[in-house]
Amino acid sequence: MLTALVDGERRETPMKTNVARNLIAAACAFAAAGCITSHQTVVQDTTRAPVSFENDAAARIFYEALSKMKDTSPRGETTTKVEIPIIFSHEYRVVRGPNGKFNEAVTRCDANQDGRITEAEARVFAEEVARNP
Ligand SMILES: [Ca+2]
Repeated sequence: MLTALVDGERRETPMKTNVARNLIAAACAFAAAGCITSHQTVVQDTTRAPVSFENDAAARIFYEALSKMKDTSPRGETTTKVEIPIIFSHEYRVVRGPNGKFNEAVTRCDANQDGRITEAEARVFAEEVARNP
């Protein structure tokens, strides 16, 4: 044991206090440096279905109904997180884009599936969305 009695008090030797001081300094430096953190978000989307409109009114009615339509496509996001407490943290998120909703609307609207939305199809689609968004 490297302790000494000085004036009746027990004191630690300089070597032991230096080790403790170095440990505290290392812990403070580590805490001050913070951890390495990275966040990455990727938007993953399908391609839009090719579609044309009979006229401007058909397009307007379709897009108005689309904006009121509830999104039922799988919109879940995937999050992957790798973490070593205090030292390292990495988060990777995959978010689905809006084209799934658009493609679903085209499928519902284009009754004869010819890739061209007529004004009559758009009106039927708008009424259907109003009843069942
Ligand atoms: Ca059509």
